[in-house]
Amino acid sequence: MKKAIVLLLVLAAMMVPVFAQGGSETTTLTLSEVHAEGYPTTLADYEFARLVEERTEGRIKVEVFSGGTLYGEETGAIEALQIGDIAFARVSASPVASYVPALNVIQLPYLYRDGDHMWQVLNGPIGQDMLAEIQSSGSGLVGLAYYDAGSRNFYTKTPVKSVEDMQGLKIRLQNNAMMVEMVQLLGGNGVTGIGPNDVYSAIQQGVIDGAENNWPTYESMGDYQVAPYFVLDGHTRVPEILLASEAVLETLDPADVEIIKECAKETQAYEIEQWALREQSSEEKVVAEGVQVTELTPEQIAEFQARMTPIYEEYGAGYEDLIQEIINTGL
Ligand code: BDP
Repeated sequence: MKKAIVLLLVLAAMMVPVFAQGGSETTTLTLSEVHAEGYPTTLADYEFARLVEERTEGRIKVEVFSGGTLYGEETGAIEALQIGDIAFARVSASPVASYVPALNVIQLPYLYRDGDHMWQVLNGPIGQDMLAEIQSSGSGLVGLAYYDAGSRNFYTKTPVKSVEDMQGLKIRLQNNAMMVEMVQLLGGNGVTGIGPNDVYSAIQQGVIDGAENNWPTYESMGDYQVAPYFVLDGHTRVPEILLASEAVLETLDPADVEIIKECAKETQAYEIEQWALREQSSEEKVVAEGVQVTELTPEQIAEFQARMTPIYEEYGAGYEDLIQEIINTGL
């Protein structure tokens, strides 16, 4: 008994310097997320936070602010990362391309055959080089991991059954000039500057005629109640990205930065799993509530796709070989 106590005291004495050296203080880092609690990306944010706290033995805590409470527009979160105001943001790759233009190449309209194709590209050398490019471009941002966001489709107050039906429609888009051009080429008008949590009221008030997104966002934001026509044109697959602030990472112990990077990568599989579940349940829910889904024939989709040539010429300039490599991936 006595021996055990002595042993404990010795062990305790040995641990003191460890705590002193490592710093017993906890650094709390902020993560911004536009989606609500329970959404696949938000679940992944919490999983990231859990892993970071566990692996850094409590030296670093990540506090998740969901529902766009910090930044309703992802552009705001990205700029806050650049100046080191927040440490992390889970955002879509679409607005990031306004700061790292090369990222447009992995989200060109009608680029991927399906989700598997996109994942082969993103988790292969092309996608990983792009993720590294976020930092090496000097943006002040660090790309930690890609998450799934399925495919994006138009949804409107009036049915869209062909490219002609897009004529004159005001469509809310993410903050990305390439996407604005995409809608223009389809005959509509792209509207930016509306955060995803404000799309519902913008449709309701008639500021816009519709928007575009995946099943889970369409369902979770309630947009299906005011724009009940969903056309499966699948114009883009835009991955989500977990971003870090380079300025904030520089203030941390490099070993902890490595842990953070590792934890982010590990959450990818978890998010993809959660994504698949939610994609299906969201689709089922909105269809049960009366959403009219229009499926297009391959010929009709080809009409949408044919209009994209100027985008490939403009945004693909200098990346012709890379785009070909993406198209050939998995064939
Ligand atoms: C959702 C993305 C979210 C974007 C939103 C949007 O998950 O990051 O902010 O689209 O359209 O699919 O703004």
